[in-house]
Amino acid sequence: MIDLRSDTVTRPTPAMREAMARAEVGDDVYGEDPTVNRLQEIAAARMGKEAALFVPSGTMGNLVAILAHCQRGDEVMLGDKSHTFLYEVGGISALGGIHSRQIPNQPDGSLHLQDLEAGLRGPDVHFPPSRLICLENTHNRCGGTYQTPEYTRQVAEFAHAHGVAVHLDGARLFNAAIAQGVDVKEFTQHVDSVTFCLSKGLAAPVGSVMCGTREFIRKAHRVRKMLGGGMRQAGVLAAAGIVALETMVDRLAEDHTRARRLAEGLASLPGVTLDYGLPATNMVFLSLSDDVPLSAKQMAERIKACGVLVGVIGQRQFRLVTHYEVDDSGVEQAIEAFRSVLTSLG
Ligand code: TLP
Repeated sequence: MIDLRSDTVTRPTPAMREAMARAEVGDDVYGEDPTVNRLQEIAAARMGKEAALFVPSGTMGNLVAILAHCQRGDEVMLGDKSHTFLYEVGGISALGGIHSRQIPNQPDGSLHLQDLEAGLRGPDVHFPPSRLICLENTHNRCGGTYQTPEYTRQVAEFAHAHGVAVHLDGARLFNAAIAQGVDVKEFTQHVDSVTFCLSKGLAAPVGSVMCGTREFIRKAHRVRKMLGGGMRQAGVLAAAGIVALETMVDRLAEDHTRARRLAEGLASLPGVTLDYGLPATNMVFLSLSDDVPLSAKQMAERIKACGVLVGVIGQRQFRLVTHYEVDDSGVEQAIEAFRSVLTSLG
């Protein structure tokens, strides 16, 4: 099967399995897992932050960060298409009592500065205090698009001038950096905290890392424990994460090239249109035109029969994500699968 549903489906590489088998471990709740500690040091250095915390998922990384920044009743400004708003089960409200203010995401996933300014709460007693702005880069629901370091700087400058912190959901920050030919620090130097995922394009089996100041990470550590995220011999997972960070970043460019080829191939077929044009990174979003007599779900079933799995994200919309386990022939197979199903409809 060519699985294009997400880059989360990547399985650990042979080098990761080897590192996992050999990992030196200890009880991480006592801070005694040397492999977790090493991953955290490497991650913090890579992100240009003082400290880092290994967490089981991107969802927990964002939740821990937001809970560490905010008190109950505080307000966070985030995009109306952000992963945290759409797909994290409302955890910040349900578990943190944090009020969310949704700001319209622009096509590139950014939040307009004037919208942030309008969203900022004043000192009036009626208002919840504005405490945090969350950015997402690359932006999943905006087509895998990216924002620039300069944009990140502008948001942070605005936020800090108003005593508001900035958290970056950088689940795929390395994709954003590779696509723009810059170092991840170009983004992270501006923000107060960042979460990035090891288990997406970097192909590790489990885990994300949250980075920030030493004091912030100390706070976050307690929050992670409160949420039940204190892991024990997690070094077996961290070992794969170290391999991911050390060997899987530069190859993300290949995923971007293949996503482009995939998009070009699909765009040449009758009955489908690219929702966001050619992909900026590793995601292709496309919709069925009105004359196709199938729903996206029915179409996906037929494409599956051709050995290709795609993500259905709406009545007539798909998301296809390239990753380590999809090579050039996988891309061609996916284009062929769409072609054969669409042409069979007459
Ligand atoms: N995204 C998943 C699904 O939840 C949609 C995917 O397949 O893309 N931030 C961003 C921007 C994400 O895309 C995701 C996962 C997360 C956070 C959460 O990461 P996990 O799945 O590790 O909790």
